[in-house]
Amino acid sequence: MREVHATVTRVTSESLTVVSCHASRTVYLSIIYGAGTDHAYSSERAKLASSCESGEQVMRIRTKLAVTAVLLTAASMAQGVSITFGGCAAGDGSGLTTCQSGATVVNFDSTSIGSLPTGYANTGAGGGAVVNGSMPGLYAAPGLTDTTNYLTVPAPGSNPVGEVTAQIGGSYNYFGLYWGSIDTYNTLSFYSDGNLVDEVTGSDVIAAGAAFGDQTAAGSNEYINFFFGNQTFDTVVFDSSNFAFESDNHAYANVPEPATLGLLGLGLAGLGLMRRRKAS
Ligand SMILES: [Ca+2]
Ligand SMILES: [Ca+2]
Repeated sequence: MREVHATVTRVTSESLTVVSCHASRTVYLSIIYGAGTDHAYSSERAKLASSCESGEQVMRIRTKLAVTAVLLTAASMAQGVSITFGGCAAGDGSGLTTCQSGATVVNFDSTSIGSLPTGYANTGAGGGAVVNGSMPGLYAAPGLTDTTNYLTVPAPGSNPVGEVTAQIGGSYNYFGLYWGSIDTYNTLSFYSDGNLVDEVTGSDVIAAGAAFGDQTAAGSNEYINFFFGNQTFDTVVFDSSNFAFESDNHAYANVPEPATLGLLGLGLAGLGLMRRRKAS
């Protein structure tokens, strides 16, 4: 049986989405640039996965404009965050955790219910809290299958707006989390020395391929990886303007750029080559 991996990388600052997958030694790449409906992203992802399975060679560029836009954004991409989906099975009953070896993982399991772990603080309105299980209308365990403690923002029984700030010490270029029932109104912000590095909303993640707000669908309860390349952050802020932003197995690390970024570079090099040939 052929092994197929599909990855969606989104460079948020320029709305560039790269859908890629590889089967055996063949790499498939599809680039979507600019505004796209959730349906467009998911249908592109599905088409690519099916192409991988059938062994068809794929290099799709959505529009002519996309080629120019991709070339123009090549320089700024190094500064953007790239988002990939996928984690590794956690052995503790939580579900998914990071695949990055050597990462510092905060699993909330030794934190008392209603409290926050070391390095995490309530910084706005209803704050947040470590919980276990589910409470209708307030919080739902990621995938409804995470049996361990996890973080929810806002804290139950409080103002339905909350914020938690995490500073676990050190600077990192990778963050991962098992994000449960991803909602459009959840926001992750990354800071370095008090300056905003990047902000990613639930809408961004949904646009990059996740499903919306479902408490059990795999597509809506995913391990999500944020890669910042040469940029680092020292603070992560979790905001939610309603119930709730649930997450577990926060992972912090310094890692090399993921393979998908190298793949993106290859695609860009290919486009540049095509362009030069046409011009000559
Ligand atoms: Ca946990
Ligand atoms: Ca949620």
